[in-house]
Amino acid sequence: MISEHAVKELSFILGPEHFTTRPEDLMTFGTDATKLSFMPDAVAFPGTSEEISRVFQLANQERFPVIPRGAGSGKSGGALPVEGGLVLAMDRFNRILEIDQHNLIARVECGVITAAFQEAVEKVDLFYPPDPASIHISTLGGNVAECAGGLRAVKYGVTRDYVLGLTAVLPTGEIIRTGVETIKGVVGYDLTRLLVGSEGTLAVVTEIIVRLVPKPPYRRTMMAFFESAAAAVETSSAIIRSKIVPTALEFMDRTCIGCVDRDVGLAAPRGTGALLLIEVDGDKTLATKEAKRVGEICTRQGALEFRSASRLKDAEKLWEARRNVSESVYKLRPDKISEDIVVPRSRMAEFIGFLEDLAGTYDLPMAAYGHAGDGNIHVNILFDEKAPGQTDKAQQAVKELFTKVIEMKGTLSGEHGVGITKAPFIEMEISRPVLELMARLKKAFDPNGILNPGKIFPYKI
Ligand code: 2HG
Ligand code: ZN
Repeated sequence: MISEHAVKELSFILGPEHFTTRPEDLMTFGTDATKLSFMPDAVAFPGTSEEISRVFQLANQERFPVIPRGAGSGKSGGALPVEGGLVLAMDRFNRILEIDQHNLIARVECGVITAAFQEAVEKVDLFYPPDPASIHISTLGGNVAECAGGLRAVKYGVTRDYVLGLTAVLPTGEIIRTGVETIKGVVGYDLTRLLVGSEGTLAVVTEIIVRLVPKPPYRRTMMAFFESAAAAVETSSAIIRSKIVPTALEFMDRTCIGCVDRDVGLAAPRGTGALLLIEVDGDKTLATKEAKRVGEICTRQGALEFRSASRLKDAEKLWEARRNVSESVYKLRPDKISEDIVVPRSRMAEFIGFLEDLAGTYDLPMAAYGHAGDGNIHVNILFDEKAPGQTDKAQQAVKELFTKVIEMKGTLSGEHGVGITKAPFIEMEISRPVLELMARLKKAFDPNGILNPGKIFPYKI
């Protein structure tokens, strides 16, 4: 609870127009893409790092939680005010401050929408590769908090591979700068890398310096249809083995194809059980050669049909359909659990076989799709919370899924983070001493535990 005194102080620090406690305003700031919901006590729309610093000073005195929030597109509940408190909505930090074409870097505020930033840099023939499926909604600050990955990670890496430096407000109130504005820099501990992916639990990032690359002059999308999910992911492993590095190598199973088909009309050949959506980019001659190789591999692996270039005029529409799979599968059941496990890329077929058995055992639809090129598969377990026993079944299936992933030397989360949804499972992957070290780090940043409490750790710290 935030005291009456603190409410008055907050209104003074932020200005009454940038602060609210009205229940009807609070509702939307208590939920995110998990569709879970917790009511905050207040929402602030700070405009400067200095204001956030003053908010933290007050929060430490009064001991109320402060929860930073980008667009609320997170999939693990990182922005949810699970213990109430003050949500810091970072919407006003929405400026692209500089695109430096001499040094191929950009300075940008945390509230800028990822797609808007991508478009801005592409206008000057530069490229910001991280490409989470939520680009049209998510913010760069949110991407930094979760170390977002996305569709192009297979070739270009993830958010942390592009962040050179940060401006952040510590929960103890100091405004700090980490990292460098240069391509290299090794002075001191790499706090930038620690903050990227820290799920808004160590500091509130306000400004980001990213590295850019030249915009690839040419790209080609391809699509291959397969009889079975196993055949599709075996092909994905074969492409990786062939040492071609596609820009994107995405997989959709039969369930996803059914959902997407109604929106975009894939005209899949009869008997299709799965597909791969593939893109290569770069120099035209080289990319054309790679596309040809990809086609040969797909055919050799028994693709029912392979489509490329001219037969794929609607490539952008296809990519949009892919970005929307997460929403499309809600057609099947009103509720779902979204996972983002990763397994070694060479063992994808084994994993898919396991998943098919799992869906059979629990008799629930399980949509599998995602970043096959990274071994990062989104398992969406669909259920109806109102149907007796289904929630328990779905949760039991998650446990079995995670056990298998760890057994396969995989990881529980490739890009969505731990947040609250995976916190109960974190010890399946992270050993006690390592988790305790993480807890000590959290304490060093946030001795009073006011910043985004209840996340990542399975116990109170
Ligand atoms: C995607 O790749 C996103 O579409 C969301 O990471 C996945 O909701 C999901 O499971
Ligand atoms: Zn994804």
